[in-house]
Amino acid sequence: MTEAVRLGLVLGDQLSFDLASLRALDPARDVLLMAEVEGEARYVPHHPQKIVLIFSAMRHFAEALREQGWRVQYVHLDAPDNSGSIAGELRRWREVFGADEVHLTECGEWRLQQALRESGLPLVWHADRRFLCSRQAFGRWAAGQSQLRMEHFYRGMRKRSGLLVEPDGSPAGGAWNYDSANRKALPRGLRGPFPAHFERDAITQEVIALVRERFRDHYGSVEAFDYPVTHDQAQALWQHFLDFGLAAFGDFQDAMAEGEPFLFHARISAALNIGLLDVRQLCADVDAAYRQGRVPLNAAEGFIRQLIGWREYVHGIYWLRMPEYAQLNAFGNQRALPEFYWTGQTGMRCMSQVIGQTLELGYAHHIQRLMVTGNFALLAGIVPSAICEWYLAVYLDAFDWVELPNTLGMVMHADGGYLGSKPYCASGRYIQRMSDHCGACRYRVERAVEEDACPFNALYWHFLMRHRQPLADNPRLSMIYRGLDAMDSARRDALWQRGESLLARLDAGDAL
Ligand code: FAD
Ligand code: DLZ
Ligand code: SF4
Repeated sequence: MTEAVRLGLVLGDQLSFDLASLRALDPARDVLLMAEVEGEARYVPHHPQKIVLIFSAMRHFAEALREQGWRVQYVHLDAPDNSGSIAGELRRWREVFGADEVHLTECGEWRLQQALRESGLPLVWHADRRFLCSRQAFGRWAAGQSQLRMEHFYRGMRKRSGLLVEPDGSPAGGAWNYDSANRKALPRGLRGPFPAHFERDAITQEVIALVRERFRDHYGSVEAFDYPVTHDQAQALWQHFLDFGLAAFGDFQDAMAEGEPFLFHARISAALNIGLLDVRQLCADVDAAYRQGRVPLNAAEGFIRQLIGWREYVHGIYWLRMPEYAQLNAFGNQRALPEFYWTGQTGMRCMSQVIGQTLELGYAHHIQRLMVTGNFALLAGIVPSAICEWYLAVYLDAFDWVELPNTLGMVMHADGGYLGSKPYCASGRYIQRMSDHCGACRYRVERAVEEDACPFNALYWHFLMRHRQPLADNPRLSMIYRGLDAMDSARRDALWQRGESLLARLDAGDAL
């Protein structure tokens, strides 16, 4: 007697050949389902390039699976009976094939995982092995900590993985973290390497036409789409970074410059998050590049810290704390997201640069997200869910598991310090030190209270005064509060008034 067919689901961010659910199934017996659905394309107004990336990469992956002998049922967005949801497509195709089991790998987002759990389908779940630290292992680590800190987690990950660790168990170079050697501003005249470029084949062109037609209402342009959509292209992007970016990544990790969207960053997050790259291989390559003397330690350690430190840490926190984590709002923020986040039209040069680049490319590097758009949202007291939705929509690499802890926790401190020990609040001086934006700005960064003063300055002090409790009790902010208390009271009042006036202008829809 032949065994009943089983249906395997492959989601748009699960494009890995060694996905756990694929391993559990049999190409000779089972069918894989991949579906482009409105529900996933519209649950936030995704950047059109993000939809192009996912659909094109899905179509390429389906072809590659077929070449490996799999039977793939691929549902196009405009297929006549497309139900518009993943659960709906699973129901439909389970019936068509008479499948008695539906196999799938843990979803990246709580939202979808929950919807599928509630679908009534006969689901067989498989753990997502694409992370070094599983959801369960993170839970066990967290249970043994009085307070979660990335640095402790990261050291454990270094020891367990052996990355940049000497045979005697000590860290390469003698220290676990070279963060302080990652903060140089870009010297005048130095530019990032020429970015890797990817030709659009017929599949990508067809998807671009579809997205142009169907997602006109989403913010962001589709024109500049230039991302890897296959494993080979993703590998080429990675090799390009190893050859031309990594050596300087350490020094200029925090730098920003006009007309330099990528600098020495890898641009791999989107490919990695959808399964076109494997984190273990990336880390092994960086470790080897350091040991072979091709890149300095501050570059190799800085890069590996992002991958096995921050990336795995935020993934663990997300699955430990969802769904209630998404509701947190420790400062009680109530301000709506200013419209200029969707258009880039503001007089603040740093903001218009980062938002403009984001709308054009669906990309901004970490410091742009943290210290420009994120910092402004923190200082202005934007409702966390509104700024989280923005980050989830506009970046090609954005999925809730990684976006939410970064935005709600790291940027907005809305979890009260669960993820990070202090808010990354900063005045315009920080942006001036790390970029060349201020020279071209209508505002004067050295001023704080005048009409033409940089808005970040007064908003920074207003934020600290507004949230004196609980922030003044934070030892990492005590020096700043001492500075505030030592200030002339007329100056403090003027900063408060200027902050009030800027916030009132934002509330009135002024784009500053
Ligand atoms: P590089 O600077 O070259 O870094 C290498 C890799 O390290 C990245 O590709 C990424 O996989 C990993 N990494 C670095 N920092 C982080 C971090 N804080 N959390 C997780 N992984 C990290 N990253 C996403 O992948 N998706 C998101 O939705 C996302 N949202 C963010 C929102 C905010 C508010 C902030 C401050 C950061 C966010 N990040 C997010 C982290 C980081 O900004 C991006 O991973 C990075 O900019 C991607 O560009 P890159 O590949 O050139 O990274
Ligand atoms: C992001 C995305 C988009 C835009 N479209 C689809 C889709 O049509 N089909 C699909 O399987 N996945 C898509 N994705 C990725 C999913 O949103 C992602 O798998 C979940 O958010 C993770 O839980
Ligand atoms: Fe940004 Fe202020 Fe500098 Fe203008 S002056 S670019 S607003 S930090």
